[in-house]
Amino acid sequence: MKARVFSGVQPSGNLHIGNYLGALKNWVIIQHDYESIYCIVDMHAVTVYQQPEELRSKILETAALFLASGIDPKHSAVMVQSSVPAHAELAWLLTCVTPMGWLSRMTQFKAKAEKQETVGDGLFQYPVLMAADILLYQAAIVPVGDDQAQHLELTRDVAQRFNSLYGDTFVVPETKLPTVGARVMGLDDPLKKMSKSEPGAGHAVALLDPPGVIRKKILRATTDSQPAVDYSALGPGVENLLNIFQAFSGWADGQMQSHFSGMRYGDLKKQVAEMVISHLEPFQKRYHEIVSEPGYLDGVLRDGAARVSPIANSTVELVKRRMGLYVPS
Ligand code: ATP
Ligand code: LTN
Repeated sequence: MKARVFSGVQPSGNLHIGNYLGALKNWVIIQHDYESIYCIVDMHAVTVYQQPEELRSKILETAALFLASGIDPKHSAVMVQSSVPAHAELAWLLTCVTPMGWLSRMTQFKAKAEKQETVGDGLFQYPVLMAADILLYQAAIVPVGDDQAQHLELTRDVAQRFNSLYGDTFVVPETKLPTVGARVMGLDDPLKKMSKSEPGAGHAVALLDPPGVIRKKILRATTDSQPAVDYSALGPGVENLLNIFQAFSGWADGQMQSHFSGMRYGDLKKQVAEMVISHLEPFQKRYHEIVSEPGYLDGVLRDGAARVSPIANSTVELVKRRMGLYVPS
């Protein structure tokens, strides 16, 4: 039997090239080496307020973006978190073995809580729900971007704590980060991670941005006061543009250096923009084909949930037995 891979994206805004390079692209590459489950984590999205109509449409949009990236729904299960109730059930059981001190160290919680007027308890428990997503399927591998590494460490700690309290129950998962593109930075501020929830118009290239918009955003990206690329003293803005180019093109380090050394920033930006556009154009064409087929996405999501539910339910039953909860015979 193949080992399992699990990962998820929140349907909380417009997916951007950071989500693609940090997560989706790698999901596609490894999907056939594993039994793969890719999830739209809508219960994570509501840890901060989401406008209901918008959330509903973003869930389907996110599913279509998964498929447009090349996820094959015949092989990989594509599903929505809230349609498999076992995610919430296991999350509760895991909150009972997760020390609050571990959660209060989470840097994403601190950063997101700062931006809220009132902080829902769900935002604090967010990493426990994430641990439940992964442990529910006994996933061995979790491909994510760099910003999720701390949550994955917590997931491993929760699994190990549960295993030591109640006996071997969970597979302890490995984090899989991409070699290039694990942390794409904002175009307007290269010291900040590119993020769906940043408001600035020039911050992120969305996967569905038209070519003209992509060109404009990249040509306006923040660089530094140098005129041209100097590999011995790369500023963060230029380094980010080079990373984006390398992650899309797949070029080796040597090829990157000999091509871009000494290139003026204006020319670098033009080349990065054309590289991004050449990848996103066919991607967007597939996206529009997928969303124009009535009922297709609902079918994929229904099938995904039906395929994973037996695995999820049997893990919850095992966990209940291990903890001594009542399981009818
Ligand atoms: P939000 O701002 O709503 O928290 P986000 O843009 O951080 O959203 P997530 O849904 O949290 O996106 O992340 C989905 C996946 O994309 C995760 O695997 C995450 O690590 C990855 N990812 C997110 N932002 C980046 C980035 N800037 N560079 C590389 N990977 C990223
Ligand atoms: N918290 C993740 C999304 C997420 C996830 C998961 C990723 C929820 N559950 C399980 C991997 C595995 C994020 O990217 N913000």
